[in-house]
Amino acid sequence: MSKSPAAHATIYLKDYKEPDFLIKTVDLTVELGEADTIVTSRLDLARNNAAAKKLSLNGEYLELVSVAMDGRTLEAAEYEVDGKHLTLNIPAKTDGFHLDIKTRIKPQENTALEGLYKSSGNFCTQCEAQGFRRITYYLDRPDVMAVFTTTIIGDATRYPVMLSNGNLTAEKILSDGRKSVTWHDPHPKPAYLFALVAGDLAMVEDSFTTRSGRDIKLRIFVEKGNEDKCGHAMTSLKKSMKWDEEKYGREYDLDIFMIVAVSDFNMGAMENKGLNVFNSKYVLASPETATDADFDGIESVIAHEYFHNWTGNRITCRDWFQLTLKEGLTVFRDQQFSADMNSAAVQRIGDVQRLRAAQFPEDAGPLAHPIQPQSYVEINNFYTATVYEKGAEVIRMIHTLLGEEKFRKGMDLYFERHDGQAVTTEEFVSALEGGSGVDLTQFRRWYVTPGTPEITVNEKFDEKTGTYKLTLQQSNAKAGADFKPLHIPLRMGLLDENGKAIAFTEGPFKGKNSGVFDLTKKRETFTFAGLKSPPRASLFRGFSAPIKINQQMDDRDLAFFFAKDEDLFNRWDAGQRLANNIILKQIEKQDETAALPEAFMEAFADILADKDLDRAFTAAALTLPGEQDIAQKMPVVDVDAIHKVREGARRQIGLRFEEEWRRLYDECSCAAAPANQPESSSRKLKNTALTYLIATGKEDYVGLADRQYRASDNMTDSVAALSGLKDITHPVREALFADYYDKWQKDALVIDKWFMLQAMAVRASTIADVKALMDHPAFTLRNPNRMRSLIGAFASGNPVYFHERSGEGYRILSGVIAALNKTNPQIAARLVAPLGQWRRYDAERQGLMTAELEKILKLPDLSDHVYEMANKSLHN
Ligand code: B3K
Ligand code: ZN
Repeated sequence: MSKSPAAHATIYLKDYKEPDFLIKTVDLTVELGEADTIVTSRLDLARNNAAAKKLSLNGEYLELVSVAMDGRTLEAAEYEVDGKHLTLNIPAKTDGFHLDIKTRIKPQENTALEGLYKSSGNFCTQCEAQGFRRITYYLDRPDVMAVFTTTIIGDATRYPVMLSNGNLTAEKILSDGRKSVTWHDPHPKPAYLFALVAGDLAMVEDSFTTRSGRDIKLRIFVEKGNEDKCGHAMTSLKKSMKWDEEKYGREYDLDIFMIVAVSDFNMGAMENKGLNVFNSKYVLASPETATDADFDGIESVIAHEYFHNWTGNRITCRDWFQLTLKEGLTVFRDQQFSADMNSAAVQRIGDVQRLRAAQFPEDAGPLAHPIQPQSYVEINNFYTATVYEKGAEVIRMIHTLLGEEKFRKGMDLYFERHDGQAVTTEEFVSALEGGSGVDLTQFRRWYVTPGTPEITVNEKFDEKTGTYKLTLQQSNAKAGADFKPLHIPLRMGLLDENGKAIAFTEGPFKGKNSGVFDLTKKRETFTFAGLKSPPRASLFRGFSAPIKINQQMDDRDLAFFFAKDEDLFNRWDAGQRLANNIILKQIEKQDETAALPEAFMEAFADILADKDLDRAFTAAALTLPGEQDIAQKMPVVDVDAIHKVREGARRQIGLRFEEEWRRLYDECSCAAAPANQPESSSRKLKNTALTYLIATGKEDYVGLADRQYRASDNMTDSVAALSGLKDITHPVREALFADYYDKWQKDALVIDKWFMLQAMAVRASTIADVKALMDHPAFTLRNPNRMRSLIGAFASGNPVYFHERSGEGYRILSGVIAALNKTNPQIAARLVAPLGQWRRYDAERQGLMTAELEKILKLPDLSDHVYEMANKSLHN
C-alpha cells in the first residue's frame, strides 16, 4: 500500500488550469469485504487539451491491482504510481478512450473518516473535498463532472441496505449468495458528491409531492432502535422542499431523496446527490433526548444540505477556491429559511452571535483569509467560519443591496445560465448583476478582502438649519496599506428623543422610517435635512454588514436604543454593547463587586417588564455577552478578570431582580405559551431566569435546579439544570451528574452533553476533571462527536481553564492534536485555532501557547492539515 508523502505544498488559485481530460461516465463496482474492499471502475474519458501527453489521476491510500486502457491490461512499465497519482501516457491522437481500474482499499482501517470507512458496523463515505481519491484513481476535482452508475456487492445479511446516488436500477442475489444493487444518477456530478452506504439499517419513509405534481420518496436510514427519533428531521425536510419551491422556484429533481445518519462523522452533514449523509446529531431527536437548540440545529442542517441540491450540486464549484460559492450562498439560504420558520429577529441574533464568536476572531488572527482564499495547503482547512458565515453575510449584503425582487431575478438568471456547470464566484456575481441590473463592480472586493472592516462614526447636528450630518469612515487592519474601500450596505433609521421613528424627508427613502444607503468611499457623509432636534441614528440595522462599529455612545445612549429601537436586532445589540462597556469598566476597576450603573439596571428592568416581547428575544436581551465576546474587546485578554467580573454582574442582576426572576420562572413553567410563540421560547426565558437565580448564590436555587432536573420531561430543562450547577461543588451537582450518566449511558448523543457540560465547568477541579474524563471508559478520540464534546468544548468553551496559568490546558490540547494527527488529521487541524490566538494574551501565556505550537510542528509524520494550521498560527 502506498503512503502519501507529506509535502506541505501550497496550491494557488492563480495556477488554476482546465483539466486536460474529462470523464463522461463512470461505472463503479464496489465489492465490500471484511478484510478489504475491491473497487473496479470503468471511466469513459475525453480529451480536453490537444497538447496533453499524460493523464494523471488522483489516488491516495490505494493499492492498484490492475489498469487497462481500451481493454488492454497495461504492463507496470506503462504507467507510474506514487503516493498521490497514477500517471499514464496518452498517445497524441487519442481523443476518447476508456480505462478499467481495479484497486484494493481497507475501509475498516480508515480512521480519518474520509473516503470509504466503517461506522458502527456500516459502510459509509465522505468524499468532499478529496475523499474520492481514497476509493479509486480518478480526476478528483469539482470541474470534472460525470454520470455515475454504482454497483454495490456484499454480504446480504450484514448489509441488507445498500445505497448510492440517484435511482435504484437493479437489485439481485448473485450465485455466490451475495447481494448486488445498482444505482444510476443521471445528473453529471463531481466525485465529491459521490456516496455509498451499506449496512443493517432501519428506514423511516414518507413522501413529498412537488408543485409540478411529482411524488418523491423520502427515506431516512438510522441504526435500528432510532426509528422514533426521525420525525423532526422528516418534517424539516418536507418544509425545506416546500420553501425552496416557494422562495426560489427550485424543485427536487430525482424520484427519491435519502438521508443516512451515522455516528462517526467529521462534520455536520454532507449533501451527496440524492443521498445525504448526516452526523446522527443532526437527525436524531426526541424531546426527552434533544434540547430545543438541537431541534433548531436539525432543522437548519437538514435545510442546508437539501438546499445544496441546487446551490452546490446542480451548480457546483469550478475549483475549491470557489467554496463560498456554494457554502456562503447555502448558509444564507438556510438562515433565510430558519428566519421564516421561527422568529426572524431571534434567528438573526443567533446568526450574528455565531459570526462574532467564530468568524471575527478568525478574521483578526493569523488564520485570516478572504471568503475566496487565494492559496491553501490543505483544502479541508478552509471549511471555515469565514467561507461559510462571512460568505453568507456577503450574499445577504447582495440581497440587501438588490432588494428581494431583484435578488430573485438575479438568482433565477444564475440557475438558468449555469445549471449543470462548475462555476466561479465571479460568474455568480455577474449573474446577480445581469438579473438585477445592479452594478456590483466595487462590491466584488468583499470576495478578496480579509479582515473585519471597522466603521468609525461621526455625527454633527446644525441647530440653525436642522441638518444632521453622519460621517462614516472605513478602515481594515488586515487589508494592508493599499486597502480599498468596500461597498457596504448601511440600513439605518432616525429616532427622535422619545424613540419615535423620524421619516426621511428627502431622497430615495422619503417618507420611510428606514432605508439602505450605499457606503462606498473611505470616508463618506450622509446629510439629513428638515429636523427639529438632533436625531439618534440607528445604524446597520439587522446587522446589514459584517463590520465592527466605533461610535461614541455613553451608557445612556445605549440604554436608549436598548429600550426604544424598533429594529429588534439593534435593540439587542445596544444591550450587548452596554453590558460589554460596563463589564470592561468593572474590569478596569478590578472590582467585581462594584455596583452596576443604574442606567443599565433600569434598562434591564424595562425589558424584564415588557410582556409584548417574544420570550426568546427577552432571554437573548437579558443574557450578558459571553466571556469570549468580552475578550475580543480587551487589548490583552484577562480570562480570569472577565470571568470574575461577568459572574459578579450576573450575581448583582440575580439579586436585584430576584422577585422578577422567580415570577418569570413560574410564569414560563406553568402558564401556556403566549400565542404565536413556541414553547421553546418560554423554556429559554425560564432557564435564563434559573441561571440568574442560581447566580445569587442562594442555596434555595440549587434546590430549584434539583427539582427542575428531577421533574423534567425534556432534555432542554434537564441540561439547563445541570448547566446551572456545573460550576459549583455541591452534593446536588454530583448527584445529578451521576444520575444523568446512569440514565443515559446507552445514548451517545445524550452522553456527549454530559462530557461537554463538565468540560465547560469553571471550578477548581476542572483540569483534573477533564483529565479524568479523558480516561473515562466512555471517552474515545476516535469518535469526533465525543472528542469535540470534551476536548473541543474545553479548548473553545472554557477560557478560564484552557488558559490556566500552569499551561496544563494547552498541553492537554496539544497532546490530543498529536494523537489525532495520525488517526484523523482533519479533526486534529480543527483543534489548532485556539492556540493560534496566542498574540491576544499576556507574555507568559504567549510563551506557553507558542511552545505547544512549536512542539506540534516538530511532530513526526506531521499531516498537511496540522502543519498548515500550526505553521500559520505561529508565523503569520
Ligand atoms: N459540504 C459539506 C462539508 C464538507 C467538509 C469537508 N471537509 C457540508 C456542508 O457544508 O453542507
Ligand atoms: Zn454546505
